[in-house]
Amino acid sequence: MLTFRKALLASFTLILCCFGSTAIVQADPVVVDPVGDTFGVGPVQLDISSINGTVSGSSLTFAVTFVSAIAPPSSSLPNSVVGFIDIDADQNRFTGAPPFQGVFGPPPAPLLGDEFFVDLGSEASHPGLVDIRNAVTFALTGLAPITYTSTSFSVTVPLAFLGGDNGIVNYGVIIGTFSEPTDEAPNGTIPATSGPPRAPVPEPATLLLLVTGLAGGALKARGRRKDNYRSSQ
Ligand SMILES: [Ca+2]
Ligand SMILES: [Ca+2]
Ligand SMILES: [Ca+2]
Repeated sequence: MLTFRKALLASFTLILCCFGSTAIVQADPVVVDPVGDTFGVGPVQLDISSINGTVSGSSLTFAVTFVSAIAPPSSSLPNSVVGFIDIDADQNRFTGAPPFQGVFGPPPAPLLGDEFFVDLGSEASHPGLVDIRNAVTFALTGLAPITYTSTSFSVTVPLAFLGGDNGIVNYGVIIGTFSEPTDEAPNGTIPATSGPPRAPVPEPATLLLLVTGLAGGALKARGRRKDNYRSSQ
């Protein structure tokens, strides 16, 4: 019975460690944006639902999801997404250029000082690619691939286009239609920060299997010991 209790204790300790390490080691890089917080007046109000900046290997990927359908600028549709991603590469609001979010979004402006930016509308002139530019000189630093789904887009920026930055940046997104800006993220003054991809969180079903597996193993071991004990009598 002691072994069974010990096994249960060990499995629960393992569960606590799993949850503990997920919470402590890594912050979630996903920023959720409210639904219905658009600020344009036109018939099409593109509404951001989340933004996510993840660093992997030698590139930084920005993913933006929307409440309803979007289209690439090269499609020239009413729901084509244009706008900018402000990149504060040195995470210092006092260096670089004022953010596009501050220019085109409602106040208050986010606390960003851009070293670089992504020009989402530039996809109209080279489908599947967007301009990455130096925010101070506007010099082109590279063309980054952009992919679209019906309700999201994702831009993968080689770190070489960001002056060899480590990919941990503060950033913000301002988007809209060809007619007007309609949404930004994050709202308010605190910028988003990129990070490593979200760590996989063990699902409750997996944890249950783990517990029953460990407990079952302990019971079997106990049974074997009982059999051995009986046969030795
Ligand atoms: Ca929104
Ligand atoms: Ca800066
Ligand atoms: Ca917003």
